[in-house]
Amino acid sequence: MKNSGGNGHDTKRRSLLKIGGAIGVGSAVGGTVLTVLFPKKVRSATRHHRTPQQFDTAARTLTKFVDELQEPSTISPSATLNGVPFYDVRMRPLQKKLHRDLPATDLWGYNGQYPAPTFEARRGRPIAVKWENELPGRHFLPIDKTIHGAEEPTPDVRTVVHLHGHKVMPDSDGYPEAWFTNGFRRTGPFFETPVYRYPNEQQATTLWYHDHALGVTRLNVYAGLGGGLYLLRDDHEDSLGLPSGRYEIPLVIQDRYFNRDGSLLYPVQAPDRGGDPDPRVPPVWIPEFFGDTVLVNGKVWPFLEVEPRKYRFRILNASNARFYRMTLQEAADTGQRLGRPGPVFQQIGSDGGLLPAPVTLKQLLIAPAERLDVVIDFSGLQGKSFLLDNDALAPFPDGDDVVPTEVMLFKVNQRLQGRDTSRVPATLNTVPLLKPADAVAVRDLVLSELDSAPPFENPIIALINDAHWDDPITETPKAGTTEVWRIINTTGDAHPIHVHLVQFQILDRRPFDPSSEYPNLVFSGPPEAPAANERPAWKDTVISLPGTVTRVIMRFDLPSAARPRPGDKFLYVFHCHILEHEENEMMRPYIVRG
Ligand SMILES: [Cu+2]
Repeated sequence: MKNSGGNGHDTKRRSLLKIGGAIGVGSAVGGTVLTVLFPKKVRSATRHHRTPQQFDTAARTLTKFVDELQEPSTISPSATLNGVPFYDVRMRPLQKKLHRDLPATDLWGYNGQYPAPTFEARRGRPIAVKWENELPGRHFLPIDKTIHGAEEPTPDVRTVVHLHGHKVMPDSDGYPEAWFTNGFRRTGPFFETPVYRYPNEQQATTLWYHDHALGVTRLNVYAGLGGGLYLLRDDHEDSLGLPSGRYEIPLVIQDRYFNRDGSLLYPVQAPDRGGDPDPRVPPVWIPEFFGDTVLVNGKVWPFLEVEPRKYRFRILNASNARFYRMTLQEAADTGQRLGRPGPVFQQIGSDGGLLPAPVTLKQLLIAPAERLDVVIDFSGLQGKSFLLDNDALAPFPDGDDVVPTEVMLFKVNQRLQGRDTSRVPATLNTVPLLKPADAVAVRDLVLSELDSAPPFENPIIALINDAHWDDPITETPKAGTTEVWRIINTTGDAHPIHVHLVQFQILDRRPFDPSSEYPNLVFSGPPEAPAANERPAWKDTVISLPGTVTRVIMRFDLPSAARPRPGDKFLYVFHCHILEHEENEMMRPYIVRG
């Protein structure tokens, strides 16, 4: 079935029954600005720990940079299905040592692996994947049954897989309510098929897959069901001569808390919440997870031994909530900083493909779900070591939660294995700019957070346009048309906003006076151009800064299999990629109309 939002599902879910009323909004938008009629003030800058502080974790007992970076394994097809490679992926429990001095950790992994295995895909060659759940019936992390989608009698352990950034049909997109349990014994109201089809019609880029089950995404990803890379390649990229083979290495970054017995610690809200009488404060859910330990490719604070030459790194931030702002610092083998900067980064690719030209950066900023495709040239640096150093506050950009400042260590101590013939060409790609004049609609998405009354101010919920996940669908762009979405952040923190199906372009960011109220915002400065690595670039996740209107432009092209006709509805979602926010209502369904 090509149409996940079609008639076959209207009886399955409350919100779909409400779609009829919402379509009117979508069809009335031609060229007009859709304002949202409620006042919004920027949240006060009050700071308090979003992750309850932990005082007895394993982090201080772990020596940094004693474990070698490992690369995820590459997954192979097991058969052919209707002429395309068929992969069978089973989610299973596993135990693994993640640091020399840490007992083995209980995890859940795709094919029982952590880090998750990497897919190698080619443009123009579709594949099929059967995602199977072979997990136990009980979750080992704390479920909050007051969170939407996690209420009784929903099964605790349910999964659904989203391939982030892929242009895919709704039935293969991993809709949050298309979940399934072990053996498909129970399935969510939107479950359609156990076999997903990935058309691979878009340009070469770094995609990734992770769990997306409504109400437990943050816990499933934390347990290990996230951070899998899906490297889509094409002939153009191959022709560039970029570093490849063993000189092309994924770096999947996640933060965690560990107990001293090696088990994962995912904190819960303080039981009495400081005496907060507001029953709307969720009892278990925490507003953001920030851990004191950083893992790269599933190892705690690893090191990588490199040759004095160029390397290509596919960097993914697969953390629940943490942003990283990273530099390279010359360091001793212990990681101790020597006070000298390391080599620069040459960013060559973004979420949705190669940049037009390399961008030289001393610092990399990466929000949850973003990808940075970078080259580091270690030529002439034989014998030196470099720390990948993080200074992003949490919550970003100016919170006061725990910040692990070390990520990993590069040691340039390997002998050069032959001349480095790889290149970083001055021209990498063509990225035609989408024009705002072509947009048929401008939509406003107002991000807000609701806190309980002072003096408690415990976070209750995060919202987009004051709407809940189950409210009528209001975003209904027409297939093939271009729209501008203005993301208006009235909260005190940055949010990485992700739109399924599309790769978009960032137009600009404009600060507004935090004392002004939406829809009568008073701008406090001119529009600011995106960073050099953000435009021209294809993006599927954009950092929405506090007190800022971020404009993105996108064209709602469906996969070729869609062949949209009038009346067809194609169901997708957009959301904040801070998993704790996405899970507590900062996520909305949307429909592409035929
Ligand atoms: Cu958010």
